[in-house]
Amino acid sequence: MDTSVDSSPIKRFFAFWMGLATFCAFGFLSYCAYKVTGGDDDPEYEAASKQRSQYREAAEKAQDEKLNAAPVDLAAAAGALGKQRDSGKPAPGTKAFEEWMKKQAAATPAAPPEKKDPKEPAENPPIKEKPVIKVAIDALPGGVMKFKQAELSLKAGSSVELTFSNPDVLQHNFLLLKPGTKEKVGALADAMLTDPEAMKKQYVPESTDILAKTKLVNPFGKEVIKFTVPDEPGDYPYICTFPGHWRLMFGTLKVTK
Ligand SMILES: [Cu+2]
Repeated sequence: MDTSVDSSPIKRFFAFWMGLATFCAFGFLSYCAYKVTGGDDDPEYEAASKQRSQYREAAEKAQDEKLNAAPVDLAAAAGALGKQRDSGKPAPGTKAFEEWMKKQAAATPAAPPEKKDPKEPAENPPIKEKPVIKVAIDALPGGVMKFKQAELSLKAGSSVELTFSNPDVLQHNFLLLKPGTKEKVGALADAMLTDPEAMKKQYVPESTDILAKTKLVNPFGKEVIKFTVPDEPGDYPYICTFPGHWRLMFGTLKVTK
């Protein structure tokens, strides 16, 4: 787009003065109109303003006098309201209302005493359950065939929820045994190498020495088992019975009184 202005200096000079002359002409015309019509020079204005003030003051005074002359009879007003709405509730601010409030307060039954424990209603106390102790046993990763926890300590007879986690690349299980039976059960586990049903049996040998067990847990899997800790204090071995593992993968549960 061509933005250059092609005009002579005389033309621009002429245009400037024409503009200025138009501006002044409008101003002069406005001034003339103002003078001819008389503008806002109203000689009556002050008088009219004073009159308006007087009217207002008189009205205010009359209103005050009317209010002061007849103080509101609250009881009568309440009676009138009662007739209209018949709510039976006296108007606030009256003596009747205060009495009514007192009556209401007396009639409201006291809040029932809070129960000490909403879980234990006094009528039928539940059988006291032993708290379940949560225990974690982990296999160590990296194919080292070891339990992370080489020793555990639990109170005799306690209820246990044991989570066996296997972050290893090998399969493992967890078997809790009777004291002094680690070698015996370990030998049975090794013998399962020739058992065609071993996989089906989760590599858990048949033995009365096994107190608690998990299935064979796959890599990155876990299993939760529940059992009760024996009543007899002592050292209870736990092993993994995947053939060969138990020689390294074992620990001791110390059952305390
Ligand atoms: Cu194992």
